[in-house]
Amino acid sequence: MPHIHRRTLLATLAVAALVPARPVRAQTAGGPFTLDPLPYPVTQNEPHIDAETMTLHHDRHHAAYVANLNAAVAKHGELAGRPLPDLLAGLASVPEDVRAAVRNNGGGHANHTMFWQIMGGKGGEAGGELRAAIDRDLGGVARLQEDFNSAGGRVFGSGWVFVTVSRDGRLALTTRPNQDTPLMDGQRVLLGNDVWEHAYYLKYRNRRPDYLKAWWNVLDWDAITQRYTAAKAGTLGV
Ligand code: MN3
Repeated sequence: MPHIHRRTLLATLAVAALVPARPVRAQTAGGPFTLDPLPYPVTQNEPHIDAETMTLHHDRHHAAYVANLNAAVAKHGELAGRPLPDLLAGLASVPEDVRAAVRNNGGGHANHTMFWQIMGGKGGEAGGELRAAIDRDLGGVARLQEDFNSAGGRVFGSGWVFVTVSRDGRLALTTRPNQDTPLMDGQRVLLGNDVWEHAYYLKYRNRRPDYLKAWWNVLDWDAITQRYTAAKAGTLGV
């Protein structure tokens, strides 16, 4: 085999190794918290979110939050049995020596679990009751996208943009720094976008506004509608 062909083959194998065809369960150093596999192939959100970013983001970044959260709660047995929303809403009662670790890594686990769930779709718009709520509370889908993207652009450094949902189905736009989440204020999240550089830098480099705009193309509005229904039923977790 000519040298150049072998190099090409090796490069292809290297990419294949980095981007598995099927989701993998990453190492998260035992329980009680676990990293679910992605609910779709890592290529699902191409071309808007590239497979390499999906792989690194899920298998490395999210896995690290889960492993670090497990390490933090392992120091205090009473924390291990608490559901993640309760843990995040009650940070003041978490022992001080692990409070920052639970905040950062528990927030990271909750945020990313939501994030994978609401993507993998083909964009478009919500229908029915959720569409009516978007019209009523957020000025319609076009206005929501404009305001959401502007808010995401204004997050200084790393953070998230969210739409929260109340028990009576009211929606609101908000942002949080780092891995903070509205769950820490006892609220529930309908959807959210990750504006940490690790979410977009490989493909979009420093162009966060382009990433924010493209992200709407991969939303799964069926999954988001299920979250809306669950929120109103009081059964929505992270
Ligand atoms: Mn992230």
